[in-house]
Amino acid sequence: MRIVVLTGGIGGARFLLGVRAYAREVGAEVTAVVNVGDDLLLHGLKVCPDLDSVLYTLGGGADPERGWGRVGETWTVKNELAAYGAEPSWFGLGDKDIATHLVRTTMLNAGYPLSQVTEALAARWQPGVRLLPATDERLETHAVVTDEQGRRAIHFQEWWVRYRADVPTDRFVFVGAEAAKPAPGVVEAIAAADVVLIAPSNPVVSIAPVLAVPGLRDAVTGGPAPVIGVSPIIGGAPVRGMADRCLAVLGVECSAAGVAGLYGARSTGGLLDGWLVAPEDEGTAVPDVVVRAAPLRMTDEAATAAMVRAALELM
Ligand code: GDP
Ligand code: FO1
Ligand code: CA
Repeated sequence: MRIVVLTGGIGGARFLLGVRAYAREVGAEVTAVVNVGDDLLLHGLKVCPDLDSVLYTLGGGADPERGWGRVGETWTVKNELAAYGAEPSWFGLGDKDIATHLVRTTMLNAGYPLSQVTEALAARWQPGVRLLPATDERLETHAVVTDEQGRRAIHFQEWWVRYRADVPTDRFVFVGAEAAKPAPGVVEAIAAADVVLIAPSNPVVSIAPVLAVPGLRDAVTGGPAPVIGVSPIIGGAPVRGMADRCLAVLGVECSAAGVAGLYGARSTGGLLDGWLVAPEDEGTAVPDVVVRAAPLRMTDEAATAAMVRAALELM
C-alpha cells in the first residue's frame, strides 16, 4: 500500500508519527509532501520550518513543548545577534537548529535543489517516510495587511510570529506559486498512491500553499487515489495554533464543517472524498463527502495511528 500525506509542520508531523506507525504495522510506504510557504531567508540562512518540524519530530529530535526546533536547544547565537542589534529580533534560531540551516544553505548555494537537500538532511534523521518539499522553487506565503504603515504584504513569519496573526488582514498570497513546479517525485507519488491523506494541518497556510503549486492539486483531484482529510478543528477551535485567525481572513467558519467546505468535495470540483471529524463534531454534514467521527486528539503515537486507521476506513 502507498500512502501520500499532504502536510504542514507541527500538526502534520504529529500526524505522520501515526501514519508511520500504521504503515509499519501493515507494510505500507509513506510519502509526505510538505509545505514550503513558511520558508524564509534569515541572516543569510535558508530556514524551512515545516520541513524541519517533520524531520525533527520523526527523527526524535524535536522539542515536544514548542513543537518547532530542537529539544535541548541553546540560544548563544540568538543572544549574540541581539547584542549586535541584528534584525529581525522577533524570530529566533537555536544553536542546534542553525547547523541544519548551514548545511541546507551550503548545499542550496552549491546548486542542489531543496528536494535533494532534504534527502541529505533525512539521511541523518531517518524519518522513516519519504519527505518531499511541495516544490523546489521559492514559494513564500505573504499576508496582505493594513496597519499604521498602510496596506502592504508581509512575510508569513512576520504575520505569525511578530504580529501573532493579530493585524487586519485582507488575504494571503503565495508568492512565486505561478512559476513553481511540483518537486521531482511529487506527481509520481500521487499518481501511484492508494490513498492521499490531508493531514490535520492548517488548511489556509499549510495545505493551501502545497495545493497552490501548479499541477499538484490536479494530480490529487485527477488521480486514482481517494482523498481523505482529517479535521484540525475540534469543537469549533483549533487544537493549537491560530488556524481560527487564518480561516477568519478567508471568511470561513472555524469548524470541522467550515474547513471541509473550504476544501470542497472532489466530485464537485473540490478535494475531498472523505472527511474525518472528532466525536465532538459528530453529525457534521458535508455535501458529497463521506464523513465519519473518531477521536482526533494526537496524544500519543498509538492514538494517532488509530486515527489514521479510522481515516483509511473511509476509503
Ligand atoms: P504548523 O505548520 O506548524 O502550523 O503545523 P500544521 O499546519 O501541520 O498543523 C497545525 C494544525 O494542527 C492546527 O490547526 C491544529 O489545530 C492542528 N492540530 C494540532 N494538534 C492536533 C491534534 O491533536 N488533533 C487534531 N485533529 N489537530 C491538531
Ligand atoms: N515560532 C515562534 O513563535 N517564534 C520563533 O522565534 C520561531 C523561530 C523558529 C525557528 C525555526 C523554525 O523552524 C521555526 C520557528 N518558529 C518560531 C516556528 C514557526 O514560525 C511557525 O510555527 C511555523 O512556521 C508555522 O508553521
Ligand atoms: Ca506551517
